Amino acid sequence: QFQATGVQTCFHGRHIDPQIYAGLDGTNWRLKDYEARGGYEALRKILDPLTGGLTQDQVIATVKESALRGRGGAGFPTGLKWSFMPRQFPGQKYLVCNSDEGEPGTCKDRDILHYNPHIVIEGMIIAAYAMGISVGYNYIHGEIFQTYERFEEALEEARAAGYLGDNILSSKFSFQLHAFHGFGAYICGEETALLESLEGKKGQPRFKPPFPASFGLYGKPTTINNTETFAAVPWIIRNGGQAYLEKGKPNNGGTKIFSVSGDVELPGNYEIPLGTPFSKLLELCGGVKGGRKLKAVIPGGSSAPVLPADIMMDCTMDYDSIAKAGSMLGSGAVIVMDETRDMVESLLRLSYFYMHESCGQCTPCREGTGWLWRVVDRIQNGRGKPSDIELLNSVADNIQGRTICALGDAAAMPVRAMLKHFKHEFEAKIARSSAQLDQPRDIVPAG
Ligand code: L3W
Ligand code: SF4
Repeated sequence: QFQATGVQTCFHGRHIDPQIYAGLDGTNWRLKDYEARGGYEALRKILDPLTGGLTQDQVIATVKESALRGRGGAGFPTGLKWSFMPRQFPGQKYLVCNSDEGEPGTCKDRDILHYNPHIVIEGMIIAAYAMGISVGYNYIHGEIFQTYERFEEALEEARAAGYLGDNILSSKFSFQLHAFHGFGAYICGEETALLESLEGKKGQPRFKPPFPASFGLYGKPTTINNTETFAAVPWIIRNGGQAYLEKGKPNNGGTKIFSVSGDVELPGNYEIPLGTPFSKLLELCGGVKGGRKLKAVIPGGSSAPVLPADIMMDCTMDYDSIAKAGSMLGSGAVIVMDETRDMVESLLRLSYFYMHESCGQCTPCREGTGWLWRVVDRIQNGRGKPSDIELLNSVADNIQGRTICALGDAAAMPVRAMLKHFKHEFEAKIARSSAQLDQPRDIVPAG
């Protein structure tokens, strides 16, 4: 997608006050380059024998103060999640990075890992220190190969430099970090399916609760954060929680990477402070393609409800503003649709995706995603019935909130949002189908 449009994913220089993309040029991913940008200074700060460093509680308090929220989709407060980890647990505890980026529209985590792998490694080491964890894994999406290999190389560099392994920087703290190459299924990005997959089993979500914080990898307490979440941590420790919070807005600290795709002139990854107006992001992306009119935006990956242009243009890009408008910031994948887009066709593609990716474990999702796709398919292909709109809403109702994991909700919510904002397009197609069916058919004489 990016190559086809000639846009390089993160080197277009159109970020605002970036911290993850700061100083990157596409080649400077190695340890020496990262150190030249201030890399591993945060780790040195917390382990500094001269100053006494930072305690575990101080690190968690700093992350809480920063208002960093999970960048994988749910926006859960990171400091709070870290405080769930039982500090005195007698057995093994684990730290896991969710790099199984698979949400349609999202392409930020692979970029971070490819062009700035050490920022994730340093973030994970700091997290492990804060929660007293000695073993971690980075679960990397199965369809990215070079990035996985590069991350392995970066791990080797970090081990050789004494940032990973036993007695890190001559301290008492030890942490072993491993890369794990996933299997490419969307559902493996769901945190408990990821854990199953990491254990060598079929990647299917578990019932929650218990949450991974108490029953995670191999049944042990586990903290899972997204790649971008870990990547935010070194800056926070170096500059303080308050400074990070001030980069964004209250309850939405820092910068966030938005993967902008669809009908814009310059699709790509854009790092901007949370709270930036959507109109500003659109301007950074060169505006709507061909100067056409904006019709709608899916602001947070395919799982997020679509918002019409007028609502979107009043939003700022942060968790609270997008939620208030009736959608989710999700993983930050902004899918821009111009006035030429056919919403029935768009929903058809989305519905097919969720039907294909359903793990099949629970009936409402397994059967319901198939129903949604088949009904939208017949509307799109001239076989829709007037009762289909009610049927779509009813199937969505019977999925949402009745499944083991969020994939069911993610399949239902876009349907409801499309019908809420663009029902007339569905009705028009159905009306055309009914009109065609009402036409007298040509009678071909027998013989
Ligand atoms: C302990 C509690 N831990 C919550 C933890 C929980 C998880 C985090 C958020 O879905 C969303 C979904 C997708 N004690 C806890 C607790 N936790 N309560 O907090 O939990 P939750 O359930 O709100 O969300 P989730 O299951 O992690 C994630 C949406 O993200 N999404 C998905 C994007 C997918 C990608 C990808 O490609 N990898 O980014 C996009 O919008 O629909 O709503 O850690 O354990 N009481
Ligand atoms: Fe599997 Fe769908 Fe149930 Fe999630 S909601 S566990 S994907 S069947």
